[in-house]
Amino acid sequence: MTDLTDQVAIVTGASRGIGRAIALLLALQGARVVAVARAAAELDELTLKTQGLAIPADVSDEDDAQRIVDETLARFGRLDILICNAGVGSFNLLENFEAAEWDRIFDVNVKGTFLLCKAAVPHLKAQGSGHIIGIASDVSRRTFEHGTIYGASKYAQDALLGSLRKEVRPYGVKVSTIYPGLVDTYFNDSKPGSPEAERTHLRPSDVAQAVRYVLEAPAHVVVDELMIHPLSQEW
Ligand code: NJP
Repeated sequence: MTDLTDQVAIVTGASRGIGRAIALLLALQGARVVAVARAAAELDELTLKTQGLAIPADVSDEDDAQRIVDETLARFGRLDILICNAGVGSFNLLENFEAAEWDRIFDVNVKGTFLLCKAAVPHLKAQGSGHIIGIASDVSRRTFEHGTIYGASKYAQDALLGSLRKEVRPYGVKVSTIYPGLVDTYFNDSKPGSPEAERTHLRPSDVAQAVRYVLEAPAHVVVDELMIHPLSQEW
């Protein structure tokens, strides 16, 4: 098993939802967590709990992405884990979407994943180890009405990670993709915590446990892909 103690982990989208649960669980395993999101106040509250580093930043901005990796290396001297979790989405008929919504969703879900990986990969390759995890979606693997832009972004993110997996494997760097079904978070202005969601949705901590499982695989094992659903959800 891979011990996460003192491993340095960047978690994007850590201010709430799945990213926050991942940050808390990794900190509990002894990892040094670098929490990234745009909302500085929520990150500060989190880092009080994780005793890690907060970096308010926009993952879709190239300078911010580089700064996240640079500040992590400056503070901890190494980087072991990158969790590309930050994501946004909205749902509508294709003809009702403004073109700007395409840019917003692709900028975070696809370009954000690209920019963070681009900044981190040279260090991981030089180090000869590291683990990148992308939080994709089961809609990286299926289409649905009202999901044209979000679904396309998640297919694109999945393809990016799949290609990267092949590029970095020879350097000892792992890339894993996790595909959750419905998760009870603030996604698309949802309000988590309803009694109904207990049955219909995964909890953010369920996805965090999947991340932990993937990261703790022995050094010679890589979990390439992991799909996880609430039992009640057909997909
Ligand atoms: O959503 P939410 P989730 N730069 O809204 C951050 C995928 N997923 O936890 O920047 C940096 O509670 C935002 O912080 P802030 C989904 O596609 C979900 O559900 O301050 N950070 C917040 O911390 C996504 O990839 C479901 O607004 C940015 C976080 O992202 C991942 O799970 C199902 C940012 C979003 O927290 C986490 O989403 C599924 C930026 N530009 C896949 N923009 C589901 N919930 O059902 C946003 O299959 N963030």
